[in-house]
Amino acid sequence: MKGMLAVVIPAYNEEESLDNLMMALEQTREELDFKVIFVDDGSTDGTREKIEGYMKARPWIDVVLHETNMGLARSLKDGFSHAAAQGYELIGQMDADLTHPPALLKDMVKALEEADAAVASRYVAGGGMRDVPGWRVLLSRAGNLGFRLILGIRTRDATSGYRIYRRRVLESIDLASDSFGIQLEATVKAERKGFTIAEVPFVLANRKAGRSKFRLSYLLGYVPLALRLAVRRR
Ligand SMILES: Nc1nc2c(ncn2[C@@H]2O[C@H](COP(=O)(O)OP(=O)(O)OP(=O)(O)O)[C@@H](O)[C@H]2O)c(=O)[nH]1
Ligand SMILES: [Mg+2]
Repeated sequence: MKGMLAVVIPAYNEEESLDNLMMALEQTREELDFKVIFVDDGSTDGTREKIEGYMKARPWIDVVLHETNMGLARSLKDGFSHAAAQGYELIGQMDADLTHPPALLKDMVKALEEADAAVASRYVAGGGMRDVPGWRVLLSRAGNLGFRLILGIRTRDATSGYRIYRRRVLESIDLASDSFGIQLEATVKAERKGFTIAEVPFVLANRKAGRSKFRLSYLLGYVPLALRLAVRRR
């Protein structure tokens, strides 16, 4: 699988997490070859400078720069297009706050031997959450259960932001979301096209550095999205 995987890492004001993330990425790269495509989304801290510094000695790092903040969904889509244009067969995404352990990429790539996408999942045996505030655990659990029932999907962790797709999956689904709902939208659309999604157990830890970009108001965006997807289910 050498040279096939590119991982998109959206980063908005994540300077405090990046050094530790780089160490973890380098450690995993000793066993698995992959490219990293950061998307610096108009960060106002030192994120961009840090990434440009890492790139000097590391040809396996690339960056897509947004002059202003365009949001998570747009950043992911731009990162995916960048990876696809470079011919990567496996295109992944990982958060920049080191809540998604890079070592798990090895298990996810393995799972792709028999699936079209691999999702790091909190809701299969061996998965879970550690130190995550109770209200977020509850919202995530309830949301995922509800989406599964209403939308008729099999994937138990449809909102996980740590995943890898075969390129053809991304090329055959159109993503309209402009916020965190993009994970759910991609999951539902991929399943409806008949693609198989493997879930790899994963324990999500709370972020240790930097500030959360998650806003309660983002949850409102899930309502019209779930309704649109539910109507199209028929
Ligand atoms: N490019 C880009 N990335 C973003 C934006 N908002 C969030 N992100 C990134 O998306 C990832 C997820 O954001 P987080 O703030 O960690 O959201 P979360 O994981 O739901 O919540 P916490 O981990 O508790 O903060 C991180 O890597 C962020 O840097 C954005 O507007 N643009
Ligand atoms: Mg996070």
